[in-house]
Amino acid sequence: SFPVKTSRVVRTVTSMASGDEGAVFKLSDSSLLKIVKGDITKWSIDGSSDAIVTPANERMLGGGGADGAIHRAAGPELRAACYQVPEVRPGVRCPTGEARITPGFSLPASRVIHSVGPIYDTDINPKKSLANSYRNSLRVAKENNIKYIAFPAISCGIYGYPFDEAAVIGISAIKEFANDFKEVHFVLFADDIYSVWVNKSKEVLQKA
Ligand code: AR6
Repeated sequence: SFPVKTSRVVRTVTSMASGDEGAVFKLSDSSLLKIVKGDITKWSIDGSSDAIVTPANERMLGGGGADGAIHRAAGPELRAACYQVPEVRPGVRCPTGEARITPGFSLPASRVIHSVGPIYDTDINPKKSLANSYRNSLRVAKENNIKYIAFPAISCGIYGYPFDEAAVIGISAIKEFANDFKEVHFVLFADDIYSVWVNKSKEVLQKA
C-alpha cells in the first residue's frame, strides 16, 4: 500500500515485507480497516481518492510530531493553503474536534485532512473531543469523495492521550462510517501503539 517513488520509500516497503505486514479487520462487507506500522507521510493508495489525517493544532500552520513531518513532506504550499483557511476566532482556524481539508501538494496522498485532537490534561471532555476529531475527519473525507483514508494515533503524542482509550474511540468512530470508505488505515509509528491498536481492534471488530 506504500507508493514506490523514492529510495526512502523502497526501504519502508522492504522493512514492511520482512517484518510485520499489519493487521486487517472487516468494517463491512465492502470495507476494511488496516493497521500498519509506518510513516504516514509516505502513505498513498491511488493518489486521487486518498487522504491522510494530520494531528494538527488550532492555528493549523504546522507544528511538531506527525503534523511537522507532514508539513515538511508536503512542502511550503501546504502551509500557504492552511493560511488561507479562514479563522473562526483570532488564531483559530480549526477548533478542537473539527477538521479541515487541503490538497496534499508534494505528498503521495491526494489530500490532507487537518484535525485537532484534545490536549488530554486540559480538555474538559477529552473522550468527546477525540471522537469528534475522528468523526469530523471522516465526514469531511466523505464529503470530498475520499475512498481511502489513513489516520495516525491522534492526540497520542504531544497531546498526551492514553493509548488504550484513544484506540477504542478511534476504532469505534471508524466503525460508524463502515459503509463510506473502501479502506481506512491506521499508520502507526511505534511498536507499543501498534500493539494496543491491534488488540483493541480485535475487541471491537471482526478479523477479515
Ligand atoms: N507517521 C505516523 N505517525 C507518526 C509520525 C509519522 N510520520 N510522526 C509521529 N507519529 P503527535 P498529537 C505519531 O505528537 O499528540 C504537533 O505539534 C506519534 O508517535 O504528532 O495529536 C501539532 O501541530 C504519535 O503516536 O500529535 C499539534 O500542536 C502520533 O503520531 C500537536 O503536535 C500523534 O502524535 C498534536 O499532538
